Amino acid sequence: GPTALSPTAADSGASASSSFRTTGQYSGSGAGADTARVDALARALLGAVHQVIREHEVTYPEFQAAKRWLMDVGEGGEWPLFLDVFVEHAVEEVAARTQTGTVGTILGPYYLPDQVQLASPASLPARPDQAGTPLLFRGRVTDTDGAAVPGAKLDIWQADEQGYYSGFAPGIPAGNLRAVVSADAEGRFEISTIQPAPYQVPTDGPTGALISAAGWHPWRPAHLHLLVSAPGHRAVTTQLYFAGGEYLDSDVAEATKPELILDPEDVGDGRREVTYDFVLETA
Ligand code: MBD
Ligand code: FE
Repeated sequence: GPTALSPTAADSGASASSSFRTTGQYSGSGAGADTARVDALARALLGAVHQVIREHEVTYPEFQAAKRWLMDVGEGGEWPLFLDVFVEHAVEEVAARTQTGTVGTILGPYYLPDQVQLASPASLPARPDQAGTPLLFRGRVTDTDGAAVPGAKLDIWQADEQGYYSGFAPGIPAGNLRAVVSADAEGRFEISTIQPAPYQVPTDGPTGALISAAGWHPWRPAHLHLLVSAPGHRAVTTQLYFAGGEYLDSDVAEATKPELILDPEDVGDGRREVTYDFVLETA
């Protein structure tokens, strides 16, 4: 069976499916689309599929293989994983057209709400024997005029030093490397954590099967996830990456942006420190 060293698709991709149903990203009321919008989007999407079939002269065996694969993604609970890896970046790109402040990127499938609330300076919950390079991450949350934002919170989640997320990979304590950190009255925060490892899409499920059948690689560069919010301001969903890290230029999820790359400084004892400031626009 699965071990902490080899989370399976069923353990992580499929857990993302049950998480999505229960954690409020989907309200159940739909997007409020009217008939004309549904008609336009469904027609365009199906038209794009038909166009691919004509242009590439898709055969019956290929059509039936695609049908089988789509069934496997659903039955394996991997739609949230697949869609967040391969589609979410385009949705985020459209949303970003009307946003100012700190640049956002995709949420991904591994957010969990209601994590432990800590006041800055804070240490993310970690195992007593937590491995990994210690990282001190600090900065300030301001508005677009540079004024401190009172009541700022940083909801932070990340993979561990092996690239696995608590709540999705087996053998990791609940809430590990996840917290909601309150900034101080000047919007300053200081968070002690570890450097995450790159993330690998599970290779044993249908998403991994497509990646390997197409000869792609299944990796995301190492990253910290953040959801930075404050009363009266638009919350920013983003990720921070690491200069010089593997896969920075070939993220399978196409979610890196140059504004989001940290370059931590070595401060001795194998510890690293970095500063990153967030800017929130008025809601
Ligand atoms: C991740 O950790 C992630 O951040 C995204 C976007 C998709 C899959 C796994
Ligand atoms: Fe991630």
